[in-house]
Amino acid sequence: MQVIGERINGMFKGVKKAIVDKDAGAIQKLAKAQLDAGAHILDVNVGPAVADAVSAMEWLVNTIREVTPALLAIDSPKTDVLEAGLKAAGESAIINSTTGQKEKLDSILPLAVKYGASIVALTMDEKGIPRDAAARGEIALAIVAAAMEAGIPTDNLYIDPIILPCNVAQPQCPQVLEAIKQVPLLADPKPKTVLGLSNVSQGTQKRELINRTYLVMALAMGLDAAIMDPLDSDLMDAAITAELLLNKHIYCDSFLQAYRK
Ligand code: THG
Repeated sequence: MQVIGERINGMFKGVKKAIVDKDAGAIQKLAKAQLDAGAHILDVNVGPAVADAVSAMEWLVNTIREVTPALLAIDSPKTDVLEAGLKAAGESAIINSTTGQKEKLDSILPLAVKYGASIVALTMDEKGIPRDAAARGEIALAIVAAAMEAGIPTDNLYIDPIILPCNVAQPQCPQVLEAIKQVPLLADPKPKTVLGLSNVSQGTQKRELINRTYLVMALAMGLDAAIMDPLDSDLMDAAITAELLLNKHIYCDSFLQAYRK
């Protein structure tokens, strides 16, 4: 699976403070720590409460680029913030995200073409987030069709069926798993799947246990990538072990260390 580190997000108090104080060292430390812990990609989100989101995104990406060429998932609901991040990131970036809303697709798909970026697409539209797997699949199909029309290869799409906190939307947890199973059937080459894993446990007790259990279930459904906390080593161990048991890598007695290398 692809691990997308979630920690550079202004939603975290420490990151918000680093953005406000222009504390480059704090952000660079967080970037390196996540990559050292096994993240392949870093999510970059200025958070909801920053005054000038465009210049905050520029600063964050430039700051990260001083220490790593890693793929960055530029995470914002705003097109101008996304474009600022893409410009600063250079070639290796993922747009996080579009939705199935026509207006969104009309502005985001051309950005993906212009910057050669992959796109995360949330299965929501004008009517919001659907309740079940079938409706998520319908929106995903519309997104896939729009991407094809824009000339974007379908395997450059990461479909995100949107997991919500299990304490407020519990029936959706199995529906999202079902949606993960269906997405690869939508096109050839297969669109990928991704989740914002930590959403599932927001506001709950036993967060780490819930995250880790849901990740394993989602991997069994074929999940390709997750925005998650790579600094949670039990979570990383669970991911490695799930992939071992899915026969993605070969058992040896030191499989945890072997995979980490
Ligand atoms: N899909 C996509 N992108 C996403 C999400 C998604 N990006 C953002 C988010 N969801 C994924 N990232 C996080 C990051 C942090 C948390 C949850 C998801 C989190 N934060 C603590 C909280 O809210 O309790 C913050 C605690 C603190 O302040 O320290 O849980 O679904 N495509």
